[in-house]
Amino acid sequence: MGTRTPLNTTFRLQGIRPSVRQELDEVSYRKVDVAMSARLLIKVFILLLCLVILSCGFNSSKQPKDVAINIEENGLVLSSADKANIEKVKQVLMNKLPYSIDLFEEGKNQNGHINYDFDGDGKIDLMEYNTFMGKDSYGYEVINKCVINIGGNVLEENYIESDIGEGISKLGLVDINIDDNYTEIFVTHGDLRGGIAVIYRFVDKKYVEIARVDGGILATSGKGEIYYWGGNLYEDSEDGEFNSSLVLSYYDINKKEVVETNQIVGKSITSDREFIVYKSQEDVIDGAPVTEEEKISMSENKIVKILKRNETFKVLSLDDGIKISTEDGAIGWIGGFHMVWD
Ligand SMILES: [Ca+2]
Ligand SMILES: [Ca+2]
Repeated sequence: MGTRTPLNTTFRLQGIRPSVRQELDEVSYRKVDVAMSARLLIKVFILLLCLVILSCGFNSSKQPKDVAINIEENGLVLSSADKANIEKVKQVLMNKLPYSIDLFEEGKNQNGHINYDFDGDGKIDLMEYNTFMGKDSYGYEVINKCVINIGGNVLEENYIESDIGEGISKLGLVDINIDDNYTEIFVTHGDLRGGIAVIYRFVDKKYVEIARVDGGILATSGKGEIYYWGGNLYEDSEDGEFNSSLVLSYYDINKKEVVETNQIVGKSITSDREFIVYKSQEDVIDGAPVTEEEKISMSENKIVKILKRNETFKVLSLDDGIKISTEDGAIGWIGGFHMVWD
């Protein structure tokens, strides 16, 4: 045993020397590899440490921000989404337009909330709402009840059926008078174009009905006038800008009645659409919806001219229909723009 080991050792050293060298080289390479891996590990560790420190930094800067957003107003904790929506509502109301929520969704009761200062006490209120489906008198499934709750004060609004169905269709906010601190709440019954809008003011924790207008709310003057669908020469889209120079009638909140105005008479108006100028007032097609092309084909020999988009015209009189003159001197009658029943 005593001699075997040195012999073997010699044999190995002499006979297999190159491969030992190779092994040794490989070992040293492995050592290098290990050293490189260790350095890499340290780098990764440092990187991770940096990330942890950075994320802690972000968290610590984010934490107070969230707390700041969730401030209590009127005992409410407002989320950042609630805060953003308050700003959105404010923007819409500042433009004298209604902020509205479409309530109808096939076979589905709705629930949600709107935060705003309804009673003008300077504190944000929470209005929760729930809708309930039911059948209208035609057997259609519609929203036939909307329940509103502001701080435990409940308003149950039942569907008022009119010519054009669709149940309760919208819930929203409108600022009728910018000089008071109230922001009114409205519920639209039926279609925007032919339904009824009921407007409430939240005063001393009670809902006071202040107006009921035929046709959905399009805009306000901010001074007590409510502009509604059907009260204008023709309507602009619900989302677009409202053109108060086309108003023929409005609801006056102070007089509590519809007021007709001839403010449009004598004004030069640039048309935003194409329409027919008829030879006589009796020829004007109104009533059930038809396209302008259909009207043209139905109005043979009754047309003075087709007024094109961006052409200007002047309203001469409202006494007997809407009598106008065009830039090229043609005189005739217009109307039937509401695509509904007037
Ligand atoms: Ca309030
Ligand atoms: Ca107001």
